Amino acid sequence: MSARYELAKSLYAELGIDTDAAIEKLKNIPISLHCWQGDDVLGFEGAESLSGGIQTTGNYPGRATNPDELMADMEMVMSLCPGAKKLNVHACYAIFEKGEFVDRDKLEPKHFQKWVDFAKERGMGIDFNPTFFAHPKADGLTLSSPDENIRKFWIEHGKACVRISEYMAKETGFPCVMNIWTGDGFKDIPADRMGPRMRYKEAIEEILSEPFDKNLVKPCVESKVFGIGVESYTTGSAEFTLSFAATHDGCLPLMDNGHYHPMEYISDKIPALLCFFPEIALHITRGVRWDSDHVLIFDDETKEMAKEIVRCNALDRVYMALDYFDASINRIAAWAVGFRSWQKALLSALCTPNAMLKDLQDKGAHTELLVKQEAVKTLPFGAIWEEYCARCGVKGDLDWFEDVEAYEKSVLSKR
Ligand code: RNT
Ligand code: ZN
Repeated sequence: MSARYELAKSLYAELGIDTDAAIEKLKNIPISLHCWQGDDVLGFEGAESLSGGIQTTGNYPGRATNPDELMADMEMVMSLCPGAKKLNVHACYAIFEKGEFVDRDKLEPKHFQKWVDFAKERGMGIDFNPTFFAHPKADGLTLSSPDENIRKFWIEHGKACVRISEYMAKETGFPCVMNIWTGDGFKDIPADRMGPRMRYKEAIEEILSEPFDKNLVKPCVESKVFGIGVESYTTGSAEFTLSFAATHDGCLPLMDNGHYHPMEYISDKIPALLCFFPEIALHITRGVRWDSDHVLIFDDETKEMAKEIVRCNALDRVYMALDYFDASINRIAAWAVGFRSWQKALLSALCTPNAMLKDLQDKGAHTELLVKQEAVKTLPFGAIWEEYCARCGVKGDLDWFEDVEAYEKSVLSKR
């Protein structure tokens, strides 16, 4: 233990915080690591561009182009990050035998066997996502399409994904969070807003009519306010998805903090939803001016979100997944900065004297609350964080980038 940690630990102890207990607690809380930061959300089907209103920008060399490369990159990222991990895989990352191909409505658990093996070898669970974009049948509307054949295709895809999710959960021993997000919507003012939403509602109901064990598969619905090319209307708006989850037993609401108006804060929405839902899910990202999916950093709102989860004693009620993609910088570093930032935010929340601050609020001591909240911000948190990294066997903030540089030289630059 460093002298720096010992000193910091005693300062926190004066405020009633046990930093060793915080470190031990955080070590075991899984955070879902999204496979799509490694290849700009392209997947393995040969897609050349994204669709659905989402976008990566940049062309940094070294993008993973096949399963072996992507898994090697994820392995590298995990070696740089403290804490427990879970994999987050999209259906467009199915792995076929040589010469084999099946369309998304026909996907089977065997097409994800390599991911399952990868997770099992490392004692991790997997979260899964049907992919309702970057496909010839995803031209505008998918599950909310007026074309019955299109809708049917995507419903079959969703059902296939329920079966795959259950297989992943059974194999790994961890529940699989299966998130339904579509980019369905309109660029310009629609003539019918309710029709697509009624079709979307029925389509999700059909998907979830596929039998599954609710302890193994945790279906979610993710909302969105707008996307590129769908500026005027999204079928899966916030009210739509939240109402859907609230009225369908076993379905969770998923909030992506990039999917709201810029002055809306997810940190305030987390405790609101926890009053009603036994479990909720998050996509954690950083929007710069729009849903830009910048790499997550240790900024105020990220800290505030983590604080709410901890203060609400909800670490076991919130499924936390990262969702950002930056193709303009080294992708391994991008991945690791985001993962480490969320770990940092959680550790910082666990080292916040929440009981003391709450007490001030309840006593109506608002002046002192403001004073103490400001004081807490400059406690020597860096020393606790560095100790946490050391105990997890990973390098500290100033040292890990050298490993990325070495990997870039020996692996990425050769692709
Ligand atoms: C898009 C949504 C969605 C995707 C992933 C790839 O705006 O956030 O969650 O980012 O499914
Ligand atoms: Zn998301």
